[in-house]
Amino acid sequence: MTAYDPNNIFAKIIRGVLPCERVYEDQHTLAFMDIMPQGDGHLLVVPKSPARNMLDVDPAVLGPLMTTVQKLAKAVKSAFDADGVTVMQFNESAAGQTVFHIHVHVIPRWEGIALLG
Ligand code: DGP
Repeated sequence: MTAYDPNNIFAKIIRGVLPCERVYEDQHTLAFMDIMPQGDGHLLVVPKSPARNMLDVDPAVLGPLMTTVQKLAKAVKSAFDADGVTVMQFNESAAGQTVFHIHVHVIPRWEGIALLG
């Protein structure tokens, strides 16, 4: 497992070094809009503590992380009047991970409308 890089983009967003369109924050987690959205309302949820991905994260971090994911999945479904919500998460480049701070995608979905790209 490659070591966690404290200068990855999401670590910088968490530290406030890089800007983001923040939609939610609590003691353990932060959520912000994805800069390359695959659909309207596509947001990302991250834990504030460092972890590369699901393969190395402390299990104790997952409770607060998924609690925020659930809260925001419900919120975007309602706010965007969506029919459903995709929740997805990638681990290592072979699986599609491009930013190496664990994050969960939350994307509102509508019947008959595919995700972009
Ligand atoms: P992935 O690692 O494949 O799960 O996707 C990373 C996502 O992060 C991708 O959808 C684009 C998004 N992203 C990359 N750089 C930035 C950034 O600087 N700001 C924000 N808000 N999102 C970013």
